[in-house]
Amino acid sequence: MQKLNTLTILTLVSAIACIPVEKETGETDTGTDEPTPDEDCTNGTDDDGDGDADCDDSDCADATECAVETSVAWTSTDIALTITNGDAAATYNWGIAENAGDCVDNGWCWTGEDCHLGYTVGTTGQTHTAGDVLQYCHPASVTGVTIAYGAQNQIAEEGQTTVFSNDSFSPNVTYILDNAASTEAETCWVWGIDPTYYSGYTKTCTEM
Ligand SMILES: [Ca+2]
Ligand SMILES: [Ca+2]
Ligand SMILES: [Ca+2]
Repeated sequence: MQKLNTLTILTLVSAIACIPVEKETGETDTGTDEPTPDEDCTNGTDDDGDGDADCDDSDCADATECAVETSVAWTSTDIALTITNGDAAATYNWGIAENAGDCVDNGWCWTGEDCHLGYTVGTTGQTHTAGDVLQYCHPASVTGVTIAYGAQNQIAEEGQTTVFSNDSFSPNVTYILDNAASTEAETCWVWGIDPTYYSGYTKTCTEM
């Protein structure tokens, strides 16, 4: 009797397990196959819940509205670089090269900031390599940097002064902005009088 009862119970359980469960009409499926919402790059919200909203989300890296943009303003006392949509995790270095004007007319020009060669913070605030090639950039925050005019030939305090003495250089220069912390081989931007200037130094940059 004991054995019969156990068998009966097992049979009943098996039968119940095989009965299809009907869903109520209009029931919402709350299973895990719910599609993850896409990140809208302009609505100020972390749509896909990964902790990063809009341009901070890697899903928006290629979005037009999240592209890095720059602008430069020359005043009577300084030069201000403004970066829009900069990557907060980036290490930006900004270089200015005079490659028109005197360079063309007189065969001489200010040598520019050889930012394309790389940048290493030295103990004296400047970095030289063998052959006295000055490797020089202006470190910039995610929003840019302002540098004051200097007029010290080929000597400049990092992030503070440059050899430019006035804004007459403004139409004669090419700029380079390098993201030194990027994991990509070459992440830089160029703009100014000759956006192709740095291609001669094997840099492949996005033109602004
Ligand atoms: Ca969003
Ligand atoms: Ca997100
Ligand atoms: Ca995301």
